[in-house]
Amino acid sequence: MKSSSIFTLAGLLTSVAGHGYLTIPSSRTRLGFEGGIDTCPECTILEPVDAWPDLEEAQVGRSGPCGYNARVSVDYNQPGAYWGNSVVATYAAGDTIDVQWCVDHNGDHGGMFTYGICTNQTLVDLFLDPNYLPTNDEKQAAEDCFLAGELKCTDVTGQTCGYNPDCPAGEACYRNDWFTCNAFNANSNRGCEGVDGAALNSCKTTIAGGYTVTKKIKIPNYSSEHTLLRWRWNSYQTAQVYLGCADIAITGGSGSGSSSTSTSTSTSTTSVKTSTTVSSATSSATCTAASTVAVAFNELVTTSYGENVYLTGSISQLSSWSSSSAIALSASSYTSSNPLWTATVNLPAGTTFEYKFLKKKSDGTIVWESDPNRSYTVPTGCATAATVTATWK
Ligand SMILES: [Cu+2]
Repeated sequence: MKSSSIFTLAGLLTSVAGHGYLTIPSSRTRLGFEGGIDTCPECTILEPVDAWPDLEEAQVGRSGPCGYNARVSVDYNQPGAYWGNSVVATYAAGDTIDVQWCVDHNGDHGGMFTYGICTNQTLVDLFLDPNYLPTNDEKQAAEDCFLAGELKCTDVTGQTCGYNPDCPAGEACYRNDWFTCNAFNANSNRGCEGVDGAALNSCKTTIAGGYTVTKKIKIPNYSSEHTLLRWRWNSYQTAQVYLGCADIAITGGSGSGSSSTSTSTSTSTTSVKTSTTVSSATSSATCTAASTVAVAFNELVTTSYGENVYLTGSISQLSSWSSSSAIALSASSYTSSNPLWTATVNLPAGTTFEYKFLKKKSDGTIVWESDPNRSYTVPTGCATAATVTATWK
């Protein structure tokens, strides 16, 4: 009985494995994969969210417009060693170009996808600074800007723009400005794989091999020496959204996006960082001290089906030692070889506290970690995120 329960959990996890990522132009995720940093580029997932039928409802949270890969704890919203520091492609305003993403054989969840360019350069610049990780509010403001700057399927002359066969007329998903995958349950040419109908391994994924998904977009009348093309795929089958971005330049447009002029065409109310852009004369990084830090608690703990992991501690943000209102961890990255449970909590910088992880079984039984309590001090400084890694004791 126990082993069948474990199989049920394994089956559940397998059914949400698979997925996809932007490949042309080379996304930050692809570059992370090619640089050896990311062992599962198609696993850059925002979940669980309401991905369907309202394609724009899901808030992007930590994932931001460029994606966060929880499997490898990589945040693509900040330039890293292998991505984000230079452009991968230069396009001319008004050009029609081919763009492509790659869907895994085991994770073709169907649905719809879109591309976007945000013409608020001030906002985009937050994602181009290797010394700065945008806050969740800034990530959402940028994603709102990308949605406002959607590159519509219908903008490309001669391109066929259909409605998703899984979306009834009248639903929020009934739109042909986004790009659509084929019917999820079709016998042939199904899902996103069916868009190109390409051979298995026509693009690279790490789980079961990939299929290309190619469309055309029209580059808007805009100029920027360095901006981002954002790709977003809303899954039909799962409560997941996939996000990724590529660093590009656009020439010849009339709307200027050069960093020095910082033309702001958006009404976005993001809290833009101030001091990092004030002066480049001093090479020592200046930054705004973070008042709040998003602390990711990563706990390695093997659980059986029906067991969940929680976190509580000595401060109110951690429910003040209450087991009933403890913070739930997510098993979205859990595998048998890497039994990872995670939760991210915003905590005031400099706070020192004690905490513990606990397991709750489906019958309500609670199992606490052994003594002594764990303790932690939230870092002070520029970083707006920190990670605590622990193993059940
Ligand atoms: Cu998936």
